[in-house]
Amino acid sequence: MNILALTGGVGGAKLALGLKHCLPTQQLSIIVNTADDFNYLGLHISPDIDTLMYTLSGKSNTQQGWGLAGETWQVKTALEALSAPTWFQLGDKDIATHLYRTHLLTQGNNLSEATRCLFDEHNVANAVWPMCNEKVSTFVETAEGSLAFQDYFVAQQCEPKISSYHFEGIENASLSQGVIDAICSCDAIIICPSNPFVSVLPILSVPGLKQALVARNVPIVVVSPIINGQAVKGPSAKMMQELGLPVTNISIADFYQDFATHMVIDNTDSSDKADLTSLGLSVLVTNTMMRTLNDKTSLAQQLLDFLTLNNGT
Ligand code: FO1
Repeated sequence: MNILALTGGVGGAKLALGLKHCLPTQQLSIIVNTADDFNYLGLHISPDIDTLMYTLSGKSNTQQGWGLAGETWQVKTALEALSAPTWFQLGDKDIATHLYRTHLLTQGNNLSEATRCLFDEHNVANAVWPMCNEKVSTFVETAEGSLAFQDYFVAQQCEPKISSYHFEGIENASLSQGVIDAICSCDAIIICPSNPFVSVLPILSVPGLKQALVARNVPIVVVSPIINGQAVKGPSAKMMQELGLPVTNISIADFYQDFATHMVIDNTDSSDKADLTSLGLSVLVTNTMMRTLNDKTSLAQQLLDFLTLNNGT
């Protein structure tokens, strides 16, 4: 069964690692959010691509969720001595990734080509596609004005209250050949437990992408990022509250309602199953908290079994 996973950074990458362990390499393709990408000190940073790359290659800082394990910070210290910006922390080894990506892009490669090159160097052979090759940038509208995503997320620690968000440049984004091929060859689509608003929605907003997924007429499984009325990590729950949505699996199902066919929720939220089923979803209730590698592979395997049973494949 060919699986196509859509993911943002930390939470989604954990499930992607589980799927990588459960599937032959050719059977897992991944489309990644790149609307968090930005230019910092002249470097092209792709946070979600890098979080996925470090996670799939077993090199991530699992405590932090982003960046590399065993980092050193000499460049950051030197930047501080120059009174240069250091609010976005780049470790010494991580800087090599951004330097090389920026170099590859400057040499005329597109983001898909630069990403392939970096994943190859990290020995991750799965097909991984940026959601598009064009520049798209998430902005959040807050009480303090419109903020670029990393300014909101990292510099301001998600503190400003948000009222909406938008993806600048999305109208000029297009489906890359890699994305088209991944969609055309998939037998099921998994929406990883990433932030629906600022990690998954940018992917679905690439013109033509959502329509291409729906046209496949294959199961579309949402793994809820909500556990027991809270987001596991990141600002999903806070964003939902500020956008006037209850922090529940029902809100997540509503968000994907014209699209999803299956949903996976945590044991702690088992009482939501009846309501979700009445919305027409096939529901799997299991442990969705992914602390250990065993949690990740176990969730991934249950998901694949759930799809097989529900799809007759
Ligand atoms: N997240 C932080 O909270 N603080 C940081 O200083 C930070 C640096 C960073 C550097 C490289 C990278 O690839 C990711 C980094 N992240 C950092 C994570 C990242 O900004 C967010 O997790 C995502 O954008 C949200 O998906």
